[in-house]
Amino acid sequence: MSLNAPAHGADKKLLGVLRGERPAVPPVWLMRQAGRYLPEYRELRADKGGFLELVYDSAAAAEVTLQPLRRFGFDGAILFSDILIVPYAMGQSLWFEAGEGPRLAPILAETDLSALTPEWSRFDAVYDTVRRVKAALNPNVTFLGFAGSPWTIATYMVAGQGSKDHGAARRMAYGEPDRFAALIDAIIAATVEYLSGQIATGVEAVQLFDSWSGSLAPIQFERWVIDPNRRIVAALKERHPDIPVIGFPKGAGAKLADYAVQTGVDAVGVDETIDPHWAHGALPAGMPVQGNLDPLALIAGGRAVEEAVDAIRAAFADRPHIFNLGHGILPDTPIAHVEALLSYVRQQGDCS
Ligand code: 1CP
Repeated sequence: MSLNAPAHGADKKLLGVLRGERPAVPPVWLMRQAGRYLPEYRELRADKGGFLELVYDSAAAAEVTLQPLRRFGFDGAILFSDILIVPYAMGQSLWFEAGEGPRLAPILAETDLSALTPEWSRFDAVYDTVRRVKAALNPNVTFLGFAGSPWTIATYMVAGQGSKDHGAARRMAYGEPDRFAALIDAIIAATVEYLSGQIATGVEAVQLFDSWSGSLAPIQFERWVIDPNRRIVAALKERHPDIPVIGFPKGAGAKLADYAVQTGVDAVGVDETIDPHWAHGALPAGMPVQGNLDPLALIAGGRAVEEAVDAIRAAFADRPHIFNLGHGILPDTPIAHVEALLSYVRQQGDCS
C-alpha cells in the first residue's frame, strides 16, 4: 500500500535537489530517523529480541524504515540496516551487546586478513528489505541506501567495538600501512557490491557515512578518507551513472572542501560543528549540501531550533540544500520537537 500516493506522477523533491534543483522549501530527512526515539520502533525491537534479528527480518526492517515516514512525512526514507553489515558479510563475527553497542571479533596481529572474504548471501535480506520498502513507498519520497565508508568501518573492525579516539585503527594505519591498505581495499570491494545491490533493488541515491573521519591527521585523511571514498564513487558511477552519491565525512572540518572536490561525490553532508556560511563559501558553487542542525538543539527545542534553522537556511539559500541534522537524531529527542521542526522548516517558504 502506498502512503498518500498522488494520483499523477511523482515529485521527488529530495532527488531533485541532489540533481541541482533549488525548491523554495528544502526537502527534509533526519539521519538515524528510524530508531530508538520512536516508541513504535522500541516496541518492534523488543518483540524481535536482537538488533541483527531485526535487520535480517526483511518485513520488520521494511516496517521500521517506513515508521518515521508515516509519522512525519519526511521527503526521504533511509533503508533500515547498519553499516556493520559489511564486516559481518566479510566474515567477521558481529553481535550487539544490550545497551552498549556493536561488538566484533577484533583484528589482531595474527589475524589473517585474506580470510575476510565476502559471503554475498549475507546481503540478500537487506536487498529484500529494499524491494519491500520500494513497493510501499509514496512515490514523492526519495529512497536512500547507505554504507559506512572504509575508514569508519575499519575503526570497528580493528578495535572490535566503537572507540573514542579510534586509536587501534590509527595505530595499525601508521604501524602496518600495507596491511591496513589491504583491509581498506577489501572493504571497498565489498561496499561497492553492497551499494550496487541496493541500487539494483530500488534505492534512488546512496549516502556514504564516514562518521569518524575527524580523528585523522591531514595526510592520513587523504589516504584513508578521500582516496577510498573516491574509489567507491568512481566504481559506482561506472555502473550507475545516474544515482547520486552523498558523502558525509563527519568531523572533516576545513578538509570538507578537499573531500567534496576530490572524491567525486554529488553532494556533501555537513556536520553541526561546521559554520554553514563557511561551508557555502568553501564548497564548489552549485554543489548540493545536506545539514546541519545540531541534534542537541533539537532536544532543547523552541527558539534555539528556530534560530538555528533560520541561520542554516540563510547560509545555504543560494545552493541546493537538503535540510538535515549534523549527525544522527538522539534517542531522547522528543517527538513533538521533530514535528515542530518540520512545520517550522516547511512554513518558512523562500528565505533567500
Ligand atoms: O539497540 C538498537 O535498537 C540499535 C540501535 C541502532 C540503530 C537504530 C544501531 C546499532 N544501528 C541502527 C540503524 C542504523 N545505523 C541506520 C538506519 C536507520 C536510520 O538511519 O534511520 C543507519 C544509517 C546506521 C548507520 C550507523 N551505524 C553509523 C553511521 C551513522 C552515524 O550515526 O554516525 C554508525 C557509526 C553505526 C554503528 C552503530 N550501530 C549501532 C550503534 C549503536 C552504532 C554506534 C556505535 C558507536 O557509537 O560507536
